Amino acid sequence: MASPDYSNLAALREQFDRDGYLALTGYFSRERIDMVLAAIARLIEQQPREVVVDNLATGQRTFWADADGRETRRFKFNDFYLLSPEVRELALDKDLSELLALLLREPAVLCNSLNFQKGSNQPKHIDSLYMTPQTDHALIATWTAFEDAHPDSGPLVYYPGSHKIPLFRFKDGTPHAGPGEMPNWTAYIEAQMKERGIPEKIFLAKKGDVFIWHSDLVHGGGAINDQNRTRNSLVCHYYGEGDCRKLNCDLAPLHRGYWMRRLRQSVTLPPESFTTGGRTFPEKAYLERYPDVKAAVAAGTMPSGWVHYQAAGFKEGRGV
Ligand SMILES: O=C(O)CCC(=O)C(=O)O
Ligand SMILES: [Fe+2]
Repeated sequence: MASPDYSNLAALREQFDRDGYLALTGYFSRERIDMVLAAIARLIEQQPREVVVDNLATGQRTFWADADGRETRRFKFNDFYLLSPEVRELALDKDLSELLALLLREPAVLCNSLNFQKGSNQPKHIDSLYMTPQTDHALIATWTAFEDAHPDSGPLVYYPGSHKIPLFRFKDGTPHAGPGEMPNWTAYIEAQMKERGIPEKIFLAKKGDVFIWHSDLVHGGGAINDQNRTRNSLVCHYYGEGDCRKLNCDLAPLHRGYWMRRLRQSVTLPPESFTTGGRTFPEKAYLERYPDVKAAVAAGTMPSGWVHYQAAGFKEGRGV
């Protein structure tokens, strides 16, 4: 794939509007990627209790420190951006944040990051189904290759022009997927893509390539033919500044964009792990996470977040 002409921004935007993606080959140097990889390796080793992972085989969410089967490397690492300035610098790189603002038509707010060491195996989807922006289409994603992709490692697959398919409305009238409703979306999108003759494409990335996709571009993780192959990559999602301001999010500026300061993903741990497990209950973060509990504690009807967690929180499926 030829490298786009980064100096012709108008042409890049036109291409993105038409196709729903931009493939930026050789965007980051291999050395720059190595620096970020080293920072991530340090984090994983030094702060494993801050790093929240999803096991791709079981769907279970845990701290990296507690994860079973680490040697399989089939994990999604959540939100390194909250912990690592190096990840933020990459995700909101000076030129990249400029380009994202141009494509989104407003500054981009980095609001989540996912690091995959192996293929995601994710079925076809559009990101707005799960990370639904307040304003339709005000979401954009980047996918950065941390190593060269092999065809058997489950490379990224995408469907050019699929972002123009009108958004499916779920039972509640929104484009946010409700529980059990995905089969309806899949049937809709398959029919639409067939009617439009949209082909499937594979992005066989080289280390340092960046693939940018539109909020509503259909994509997924390709078939993994060789389970031993890694496919180290970083996915970042960005909302538009306008929506984030409306929601009063805590935004930290970086180059032409922002990153959202927020609590890390929560993990559901049995209360015993704080009594016999040698952990400290994160009282302050728990109250911050659950304003109803905070209000009850302030009103004196609940002694503490910790008491709430033992009596009700854990059973209600709340995490820490
Ligand atoms: O990297 C992949 O295989 C797809 C990831 C993805 O679709 C996402 O995180 O939104
Ligand atoms: Fe996605």
